[in-house]
Amino acid sequence: RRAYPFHEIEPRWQRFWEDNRTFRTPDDVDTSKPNGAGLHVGHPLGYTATDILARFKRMQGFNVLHPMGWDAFGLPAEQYAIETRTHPKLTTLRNIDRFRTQLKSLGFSYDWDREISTTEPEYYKWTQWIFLQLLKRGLAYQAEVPVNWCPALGTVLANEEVVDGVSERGGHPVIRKQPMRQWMLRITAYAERLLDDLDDLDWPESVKEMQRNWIGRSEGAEVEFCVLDTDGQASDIKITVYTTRPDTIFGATYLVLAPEHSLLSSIVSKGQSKYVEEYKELASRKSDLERTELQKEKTGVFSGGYARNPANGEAIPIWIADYVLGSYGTGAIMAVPAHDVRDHEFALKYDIPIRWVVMPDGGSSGDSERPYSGEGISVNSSSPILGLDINGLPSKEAASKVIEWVKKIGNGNKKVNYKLRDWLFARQRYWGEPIPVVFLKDTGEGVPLPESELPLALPELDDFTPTGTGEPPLSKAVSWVETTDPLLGKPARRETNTMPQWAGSCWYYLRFMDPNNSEALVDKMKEMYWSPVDVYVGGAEHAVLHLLYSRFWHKSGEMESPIGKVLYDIGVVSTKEPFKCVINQGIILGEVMKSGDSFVLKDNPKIRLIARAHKMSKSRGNVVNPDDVVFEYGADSLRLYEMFMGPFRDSKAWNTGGIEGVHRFLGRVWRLIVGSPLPNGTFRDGTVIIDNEPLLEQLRSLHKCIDKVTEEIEGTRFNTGISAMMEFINAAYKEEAKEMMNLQHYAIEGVDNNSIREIIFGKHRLHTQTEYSSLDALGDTELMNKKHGTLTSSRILIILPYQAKCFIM
Ligand code: ANZ
Repeated sequence: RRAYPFHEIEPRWQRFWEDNRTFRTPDDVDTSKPNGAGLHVGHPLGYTATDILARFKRMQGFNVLHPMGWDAFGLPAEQYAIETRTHPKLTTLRNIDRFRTQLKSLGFSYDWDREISTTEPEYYKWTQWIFLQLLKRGLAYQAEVPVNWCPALGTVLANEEVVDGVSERGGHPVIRKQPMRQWMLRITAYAERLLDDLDDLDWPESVKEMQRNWIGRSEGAEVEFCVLDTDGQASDIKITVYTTRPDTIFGATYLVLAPEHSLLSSIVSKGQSKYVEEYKELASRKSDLERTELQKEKTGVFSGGYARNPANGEAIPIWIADYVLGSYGTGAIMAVPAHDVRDHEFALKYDIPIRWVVMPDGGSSGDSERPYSGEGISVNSSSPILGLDINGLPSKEAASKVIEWVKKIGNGNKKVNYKLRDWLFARQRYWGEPIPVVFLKDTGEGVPLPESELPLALPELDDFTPTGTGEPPLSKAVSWVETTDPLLGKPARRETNTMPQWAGSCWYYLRFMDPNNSEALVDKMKEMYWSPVDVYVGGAEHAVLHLLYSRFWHKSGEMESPIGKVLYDIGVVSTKEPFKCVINQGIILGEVMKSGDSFVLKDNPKIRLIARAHKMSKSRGNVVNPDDVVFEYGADSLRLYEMFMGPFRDSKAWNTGGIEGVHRFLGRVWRLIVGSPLPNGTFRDGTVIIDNEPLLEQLRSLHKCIDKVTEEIEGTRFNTGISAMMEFINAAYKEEAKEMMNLQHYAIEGVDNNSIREIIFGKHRLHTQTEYSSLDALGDTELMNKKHGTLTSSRILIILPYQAKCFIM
């Protein structure tokens, strides 16, 4: 039995592909073909999947765009450079070279002529250009805002980058720091669109749900409460609260203002102002998370002031407490302790009255120990003099009636709020795109660079480490920082903050369509042809980061509003959404083995596991290096194994033993097709018989297999597609075994060796036809031929229904 010579086959074909630029997607594609495309930088699991789709669509006659590029600005690359004490430019180039070699050895069918790197000036010129468009349209702005400061990383972070109080990268603690001047992007202007358009996307439901929750739409009302002066008379000061439960207004026994509320100074009484100041100082050091955590004990301070509840005319105290956030709603709430958990805890602590105004349907009177926050029937909610009575109404109806009433008396209105905050877009780090703005020395005014001065290159800096003070490292590049205003030539300083790591990946899918264009970000015709990305394969971890940010940049073009259109308006994008279909691959988990009562990582038994399955990661030392697998079993074995491990979207544990199985299978395939039908692969005269005609029965199972595999690839069920191929190979071998007996029979008859081949071929066909061509079988074959194409000798020519495009990332 001949061994399957993958060491010879794979490099030979990889060289062939490279020499012949087999996977090049020509720029002048026949645009009468519809397309199919998707791009992403992940590991071999996702890469193999997009590669299968790309090859499959190419074989079906689509123009396929299947590119690869490097998104290497930002924290991960810079942290790596700091750890290895090497300049990030060097480490980035080195890593890219290594990745490229690895990817090539895996035989992926990328069009390498379209390779891009977000860290190259030719690329980030356009990232900076988009920033200037955002700036021009008021979608980028500067603000003094309290920030998420990560001392270990020496930079501020966006809300999306802080997960449970630690940095998304590296898991370092993040604290709240007092207002710093920052660049912000107005993603909130798109909250509604980002939410609504999710409905039409063919994305994993879990990712859509994460985006929905992050955007956090809530429907309620804004209601004004009039502040009372010291005589108990209505003053001119009004506090507007945001509530999602207007039906509970009769139960509002106090108001709470956030410590940063702008009206504080005009409400706080002389006697209380000292305590209020102290409290504000304490609260300013806490993060939003610390402030709103349900388990944390509620704290607050009385303002000394009172307001009038508009529903019943009662004077209620105004408190200041940090469980109300200044950045959400109006920064003020009407507190209803009987029906809100936080308000309840607070009221008990500070001895504020608790009034029940909602009864659970069919329930009895409330107990003061526990709040009831569900819906029910309104009680104790009538004030005939003021003309409002909602007693007996179910919560929803009661809420609508209250909203109608406050509207009528000019005291409030329906209101939709979003949790989404503007995107903090500046980092106090070196390794990122410079922000193309200078500040005049005399006035401090910011002036955007003219587009003709782009790219603004990142200056060389030997000491690129974060300063830790909030002063960006770029300020050390003195000769770069000190400059003149491009318009008037006045002395100016460059912006020294850089863009966050997500900037470059917000739009890379556009650049893949036209990577070498020096006149425009992407040619309009090319964009119209290739957009949107048809299939995008990636992990779920960027659900509210990359996948939300790039939707925003893409859409920032579409809005019909004074703050304008960006990418769309200037003719850059023609579609509503960048990625039509997103597929999350499952995570590959490290190989584990049992040790005593628990499980340990096979490659690092010192590490005990709580769960049976563990994500592969460098820090856990359970990473299997693809190079080793390729060396030992070949790239096809690795690819096949990853696709065969289980459903593509599920997480699954690595098992090196499993590769043996698929490797043996590939050997069988090779021997069936390339190897000889006779032992040793030769006849007595040494002639090797290759590529003989398939038997009719083999063709029947082949067509069944093609049918099944087509269906499975389209459904991204690669594992079951592979099973179908295994079944086919088994069936084909069975027929082959029968045939072998016939061949041997001829050999025994003593036919001349030289004519054997001919006779075999001839007999072969004859034989199978006499043996198997019942009318039924023939009819079947013809049907199959019609469905899949025409047979020409032993090859199959697939006739396509139409020609189309496909962009796969
Ligand atoms: C009265 C009330 C009664 C409330 C009740 C809830 C239950 P969403 O939008 O779903 O998060 N709230 C409003 N602004 C706030 C802020 N800046 N910081 C903290 N809490 C705030 O919920 C909005 C509800 O959260 C609002 O409705 C308000 O409390 C509180 F039985 O008003 B509610």
